Amino acid sequence: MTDERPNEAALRYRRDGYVFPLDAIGAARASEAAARVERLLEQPPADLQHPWRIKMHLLCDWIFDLATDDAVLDGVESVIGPDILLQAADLFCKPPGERQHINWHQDANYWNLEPFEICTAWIALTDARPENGCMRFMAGTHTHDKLCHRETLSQRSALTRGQEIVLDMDESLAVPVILNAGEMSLHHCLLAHASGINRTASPRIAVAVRYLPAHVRQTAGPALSAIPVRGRDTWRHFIRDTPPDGSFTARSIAAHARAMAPHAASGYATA
Ligand SMILES: O=C(O)CCC(=O)C(=O)O
Repeated sequence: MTDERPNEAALRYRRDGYVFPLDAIGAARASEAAARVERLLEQPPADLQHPWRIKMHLLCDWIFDLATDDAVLDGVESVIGPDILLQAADLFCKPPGERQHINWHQDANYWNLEPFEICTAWIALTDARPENGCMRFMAGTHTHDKLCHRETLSQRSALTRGQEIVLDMDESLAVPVILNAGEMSLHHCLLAHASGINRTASPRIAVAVRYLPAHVRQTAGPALSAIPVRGRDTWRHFIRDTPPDGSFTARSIAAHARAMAPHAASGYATA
């Protein structure tokens, strides 16, 4: 970016901890990717050592391409600056009839970072609405530190360990993150967010992509890894992941396993 003045998206992100809707990959690419995801869900890859929905950008080139799309990175750059590392692209699916929800949590709960500046681009592959369990944001909560979470380990939660913030959230203040397929929201890792059950007859599908400004460092925990995707990484604070050479190839499966193995003991809650 040549213009140093914060733009509208950056101002809203700084004030509220999120910004949406932003144009991302377009409706046609979203629907093509959603169809691929549905085929994978019908016939999940066999014999993988680690969950394929986490850090899926290392397994599938078409997910990597979405996460490095210029429009997506332009949006991310507008809020975290020009030097960007791709840390993870995680798949969040809510099939019809499955009663899973996502408890109120901060993404920062998973990682020990200094400063806490990881940003998630939640790319909608299908429309996201209150009735199919879209996310809900609690504006301004990113100005708090890390809040205390408990691990419910509930099967009704789609989070790795059913983590939830111990404070009661005033649901009447929650902002529904309504997106059309192909659009995205951006949220700060300290923002409290949740999502409900899919009560429709169609799946709700999204890819949540985590980006780090390259100056951030990890202060504790099993080593995180990432791939520089824009600007410079002169800091080299993170181990480098290997971009995929196809979809579920032997090489991409090995690269995924290398990145995921250190996080297996924590149930991938820090992946
Ligand atoms: O997809 C959802 O409903 C929640 C996703 C989420 O919690 C996240 O991207 O951090």
